[in-house]
Amino acid sequence: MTSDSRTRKGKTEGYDGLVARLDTARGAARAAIEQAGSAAALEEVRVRFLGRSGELTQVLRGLGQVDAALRPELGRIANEVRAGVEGHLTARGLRLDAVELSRRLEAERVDITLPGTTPRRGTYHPVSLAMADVERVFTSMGFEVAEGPDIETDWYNFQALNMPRDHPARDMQASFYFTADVVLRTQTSPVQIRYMRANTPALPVKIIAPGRVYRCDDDATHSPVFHQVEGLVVDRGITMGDLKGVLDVFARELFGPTTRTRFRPSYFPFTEPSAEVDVSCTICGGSGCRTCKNSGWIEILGAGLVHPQVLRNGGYDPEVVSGFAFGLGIERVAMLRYGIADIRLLYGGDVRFLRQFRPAGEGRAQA
Ligand code: FA5
Repeated sequence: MTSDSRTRKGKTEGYDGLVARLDTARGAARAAIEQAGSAAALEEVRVRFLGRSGELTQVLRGLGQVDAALRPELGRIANEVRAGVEGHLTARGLRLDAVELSRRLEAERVDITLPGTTPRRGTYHPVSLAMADVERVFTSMGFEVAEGPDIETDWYNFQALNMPRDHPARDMQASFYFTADVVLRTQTSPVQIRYMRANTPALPVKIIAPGRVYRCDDDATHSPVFHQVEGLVVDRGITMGDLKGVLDVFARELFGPTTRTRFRPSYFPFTEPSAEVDVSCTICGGSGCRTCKNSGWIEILGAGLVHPQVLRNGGYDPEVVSGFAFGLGIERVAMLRYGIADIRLLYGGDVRFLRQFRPAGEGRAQA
């Protein structure tokens, strides 16, 4: 055997050998792919055959020793084998994904027929209920709802309402001041001034102004934060009779058709004349009980005819128009309606207390 024929034979055997190895690798890859039971196992198979030192890659490296004339054919076969293995890997991967998906669907199955966790339904706060009732009664009488800021200037909260800085009536409303000129409003009465100034000379003025107010108070019937509803009517020829008529309707609508009202002379710097208004006791009907301290009456609001200077401060001429105003404490209304003895219960945040209250029509329980 010549050295030349040895070389040729070697190359020829190299070709056949490589084809055989490719064939074996193809078969082995196919079997390994079919056996791989997970994505991780499949990846191992890919590395084993197609990785940098994988079996197919090794075969392709041997290509250089093969006769140049045979290389293209061998290359074609090698690429075909490689593409075949890749195709198998992809197909098996998809099947494994599908198996994995159905396994997870089974394992993480949600039984939609099980009863869900019902979110607990809250209830309206008794102050919100009382506020809504009061607003309903007045808006049904044609009152508009107006609003003003909680943080007020001293001028709107006091001075424009006839309470200059040194006025003794300020002592009745212990106040939270930010500065000498800025205060947490102690009453909803400043909305009277704001509304009149924004709307003058329009007539009639017929508003209620509900809102939060603040005073340095804290006992069984006084809270540092509480709510009032202001009422203001301004027009030509408004009298005390109009005030009485409106408040009579209001009291009967809110506390029941047999409710009576009583006006007692009083004093507010911004009304003249002024009155405290009582309603016949909602608990005993007027015969006397603990709630009304045996008087048969319960005070619910302050009221009066708007002072001429207040009308002027609001931009209206007291020679031409007159008006009435009132201010109602909402916590007081809620306590009367629901028989709540201590105002602090309203702000304790105790859900056992709060969940007793339902709006009218939803079965209201007594506190
Ligand atoms: C006033 O605030 C006047 N602005 C009412 C007014 C308006 C009179 C318009 C005339 C014309 P008074 O300080 O009395 O008035 O408060 C009115 C109501 O607020 C009281 O009847 C009471 O029900 C309620 N109130 C007062 N202070 C507190 C408090 N600290 N906690 C809960 N309610 C209170």
